[in-house]
Amino acid sequence: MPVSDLKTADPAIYAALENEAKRQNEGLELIASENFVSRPVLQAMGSTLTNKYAEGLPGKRYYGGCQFVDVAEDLARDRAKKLFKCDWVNVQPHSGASANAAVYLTLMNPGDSFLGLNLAHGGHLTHGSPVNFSGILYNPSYYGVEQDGPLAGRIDMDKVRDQALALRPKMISIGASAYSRDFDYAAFRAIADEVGAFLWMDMAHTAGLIAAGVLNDPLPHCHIVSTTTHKTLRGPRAGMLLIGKDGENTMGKIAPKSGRVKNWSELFDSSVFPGMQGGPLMHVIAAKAVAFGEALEDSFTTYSKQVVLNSKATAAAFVEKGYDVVSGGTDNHLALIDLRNKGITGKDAEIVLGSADITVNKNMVPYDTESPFVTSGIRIGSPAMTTRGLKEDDFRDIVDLIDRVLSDPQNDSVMSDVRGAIHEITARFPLYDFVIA
Ligand code: DSN
Repeated sequence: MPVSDLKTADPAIYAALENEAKRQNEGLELIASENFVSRPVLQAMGSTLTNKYAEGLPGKRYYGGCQFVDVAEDLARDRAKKLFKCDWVNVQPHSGASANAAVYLTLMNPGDSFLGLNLAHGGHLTHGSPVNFSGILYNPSYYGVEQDGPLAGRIDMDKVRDQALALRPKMISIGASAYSRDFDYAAFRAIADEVGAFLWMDMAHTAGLIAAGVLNDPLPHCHIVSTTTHKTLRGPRAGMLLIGKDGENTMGKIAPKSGRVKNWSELFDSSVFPGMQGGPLMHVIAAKAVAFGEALEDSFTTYSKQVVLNSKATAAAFVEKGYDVVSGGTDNHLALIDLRNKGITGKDAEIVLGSADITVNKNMVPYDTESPFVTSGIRIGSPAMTTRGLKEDDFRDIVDLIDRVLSDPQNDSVMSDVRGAIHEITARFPLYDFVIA
């Protein structure tokens, strides 16, 4: 066996891990799609389950020796079903993009048309971007958010209906990576039924808030729901597919594209494996089980409520300081700030805030005139710092600090003051006291 301790065996990698742990501990993490997992989740991910091949499903594998990884996958599935009050899940997708690919593989033929939220209005690459498989193999059209008027920054469902009636798509997708408002799933379902389309929700960003009952629940309305498990759900980096109670029967009204298996859940199972993936990552599936167990605790509901309170406080504080918050506020874990009235691009804001140890990402805003590499906005998320224990007042202080940097981006002494203030905040809310779990 090689040397058994990472620090000794591979000092270069250990140093990278040590530096990243320090960055996470000392900095302010405001990327809306990131979170901090618990030590038990990290321990499951760093376990010997990584060694095991387990193609197939629990009890029906293509390899021997799966009796213990079966326990982990059964626990992950049972806990996910309890958490999302549903009858079927597949916990094997390696990522949200893999889960989404399995949705397309199950429901669509190459060239079929579908309607999804425009990436430039907060959608996601896998919802039909021309540079992604979803836009290369299939035929997307996009709905967006309003530019002005009472629904500025929000989706106008009458327009979605008009587009769906004109297009008659095979599928309508919901879900976003930079949309701060909740979705009206019943209205989407009524449109999907009217045009005979499948309805798919990608709840990657909001899964934790949905599990906690803080946002509307897509499962009773959508034919299929996909998610990642590492954002508001606070699990390992991975994906999952879910069908709501009775969803199987509702889907039965539209014939599957292939008669190779009996029902919809089996079709989705076989799209994940062997359709999209080979062996599932059993160490990650064990970590999903741990995270879903944590999310079933009352403390996760308290956490999720606080995520939204913190996000609302952040958006309101930006508005108070004269920033243009897209749609005027937020219902969820993120706020999208349009910086055009502040004379700084998203790219420059990301860089200058990064120098003060505040991590955000540049983001397109609706009707942006800058390229995706520059952008006019930044996206601010509350999940990670809420995990550390920050409350509304702390987030208001953070907005003050962000404003100080963005108002005087060339001023090194402001930068250094703000960096010091950030380190004081993070020292008050300790995170990891280890490098390797
Ligand atoms: N890349 C993720 C995000 O930051 O929103 C979505 O997949």
